[in-house]
Amino acid sequence: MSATGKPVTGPFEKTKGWLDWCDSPTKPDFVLPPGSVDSHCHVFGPGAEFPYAPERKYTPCDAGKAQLFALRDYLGFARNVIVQATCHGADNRAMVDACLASGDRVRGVATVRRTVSDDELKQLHAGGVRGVRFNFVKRLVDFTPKDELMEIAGRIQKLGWHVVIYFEAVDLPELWDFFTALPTTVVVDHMGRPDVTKPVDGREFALFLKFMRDHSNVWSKVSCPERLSVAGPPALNDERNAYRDVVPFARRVVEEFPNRVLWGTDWPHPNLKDHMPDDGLLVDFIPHIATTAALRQKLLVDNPMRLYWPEEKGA
Ligand code: 0GY
Repeated sequence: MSATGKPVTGPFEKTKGWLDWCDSPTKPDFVLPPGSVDSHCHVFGPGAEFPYAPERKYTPCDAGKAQLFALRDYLGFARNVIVQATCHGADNRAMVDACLASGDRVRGVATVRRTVSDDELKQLHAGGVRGVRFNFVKRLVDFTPKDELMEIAGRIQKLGWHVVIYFEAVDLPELWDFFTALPTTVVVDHMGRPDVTKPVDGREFALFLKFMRDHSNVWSKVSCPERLSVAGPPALNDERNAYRDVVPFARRVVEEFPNRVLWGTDWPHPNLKDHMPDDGLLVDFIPHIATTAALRQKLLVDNPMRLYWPEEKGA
């Protein structure tokens, strides 16, 4: 049985402690601007149709496109960007299948190896892919040589794609030279995972802000307060003020770099073991970090449209 009491279906067992996503999210109080994009979410399987990668570090419960699209409509988003999750390795079929089924309302970020052919890259592009993800979080992936990643970055640059990077704040100094040599737009997942017990004006987060300040090609997702918060799950009597310890970090990034920020739910929230967030409450977090209508329009509509649907008029 899952954390929410419903049976876990499919041939794959959940990793011990991995929670099922919240199947009865709150209707958010915050009304998203028309055309809002959920710029960071995943699809998992279903495993019987799209098997999980043998090299995966966790086995999720199935969370397919139909459930994602239902959540999109319920929360009030118009579009999604599906980021390839590590449990699918470099097999992008589940993600591309969701893109193709979406009527051009989904873009994808893929994982590829250096063995990917030019034809395969073209097919991914036709399927809706506009970026690749380089993951440096050691609990999620095995090491990939940087020369392989740089070679991939050079190839996908020609398609007009960008690179999404996922890393922990403590690793930024070591990765700095590689990141700053990337030739494309670079999108950082979850603000580089700051340690929110440290001061927002402290040395560690200052390095991240410098990374963005000194490199105008660097963008950030101001997502995943539920992953970064140490305050833990929202108290029942305080749920609409959830994850407050993350607010100063995300607000700082939104206010200093309003034209280079994105936001996403991170549904179905892989690897969360302490609590499973209510996606409606995550949406209600947005006005705390983007405090004006103008900032929210950029964060939720203008920026993702410029990056993922630049061909659309007015984007
Ligand atoms: C996230 C975060 C995580 C996992 C993945 O691809 C993944 O497996 O992204 C994580 O465990 O921190 O962005 O969804």
